[in-house]
Amino acid sequence: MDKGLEGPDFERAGSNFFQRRMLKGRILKGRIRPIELTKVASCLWRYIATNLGVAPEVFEQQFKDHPQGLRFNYYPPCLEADKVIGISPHSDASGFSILLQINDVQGLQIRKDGEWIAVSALPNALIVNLGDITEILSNGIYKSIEHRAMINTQHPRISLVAFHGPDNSLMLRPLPEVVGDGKLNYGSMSYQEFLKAVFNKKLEGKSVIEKLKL
Ligand SMILES: O=C(O)CCC(=O)C(=O)O
Repeated sequence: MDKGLEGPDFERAGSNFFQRRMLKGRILKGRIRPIELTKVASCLWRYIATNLGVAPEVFEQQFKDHPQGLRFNYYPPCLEADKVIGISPHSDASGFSILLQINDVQGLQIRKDGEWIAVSALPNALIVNLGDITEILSNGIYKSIEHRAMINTQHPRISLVAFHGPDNSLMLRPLPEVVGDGKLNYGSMSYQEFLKAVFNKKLEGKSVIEKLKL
């Protein structure tokens, strides 16, 4: 796809077959649920449950009806890109987030062992960023990924993120099935309180989930 998206071309990005399919939704409880993303999410929860040795439906229950928040990010180019940042380092307050670098302009970076690593912009590739909720439920076996977005000197960049959150009434705490007789690594907090704590702070790495660690 053309990397130089501007003005009306920006709108044309939404006519890409893949994005239309990804966003095609159905209305559930008054909200639009993208069908294809829900299928991907369902499949990922089953793999995560299997890896943790818990029943496949455990995560499906915590994330029942698959609530999703969708965000389009538009990053204009900047000649002094090294002096600005697109989105500050943070981890997502979701179970996981599915991200598409829409116009194939690289910008996403993840933090691994203290180093920032660029995630390649492969055409139509979905990137899954594990979120804080999965870290808590899995008692830290899965870690949420700290990430940020950088700006390009030449091209505008567009990304689409679908945040897959739990049921609104969820009490966040490590799943007893995962902890077993082992050490509990995180305290409890309602999902609503957790979201409040996230939105009341500026984006600052994994600062909110760090406070829940025991
Ligand atoms: O644009 C990106 O690649 C990252 C977006 C992001 O982290 C977010 O919207 O929370």
